[in-house]
Amino acid sequence: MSIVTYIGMGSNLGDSAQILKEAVAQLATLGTVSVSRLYQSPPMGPQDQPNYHNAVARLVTDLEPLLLLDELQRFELESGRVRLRHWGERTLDLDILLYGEKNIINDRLTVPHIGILERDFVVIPLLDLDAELQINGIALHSLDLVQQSTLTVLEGSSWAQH
Ligand code: ROI
Repeated sequence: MSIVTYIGMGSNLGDSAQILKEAVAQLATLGTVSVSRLYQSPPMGPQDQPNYHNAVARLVTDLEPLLLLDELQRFELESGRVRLRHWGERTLDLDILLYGEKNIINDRLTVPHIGILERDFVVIPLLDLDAELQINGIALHSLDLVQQSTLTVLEGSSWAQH
């Protein structure tokens, strides 16, 4: 059965725009994909690392959560994922933010993703895809960080085409 999932995407090493574009093409092999705008975001964590490119993809898929996670981790590795330190710079991060309305907690996966409501680089792109989106009954558009966003729009929602 098809489920609406939201996948967070981030990169701050290499040609981040190109890496995220290729990630969207990979996601499109798993179902039907649409994407938020493409943003630049100051690093959360150590400040002596480059700004991030961030976006969110909406993926409608039949894959069960852990099989979806397997695929995302494969895409990360195939992108030549490099991760230099904890909360540090990385080539590609793909996170399952939401999986339908499901709450998932196990060794490999926590959904909704931890910290989702505190991260403007996730919340703002999610609102591009669904302006009325709620998580655990909280309307994302009502969060303070929406008004205090630190993001810069790099490109509109057609950035991932071609
Ligand atoms: N900071 C920003 N701005 N964007 C990210 O995607 C991101 N990802 C991370 C940490 C290191 C927490 N910081 C981030 O994993």
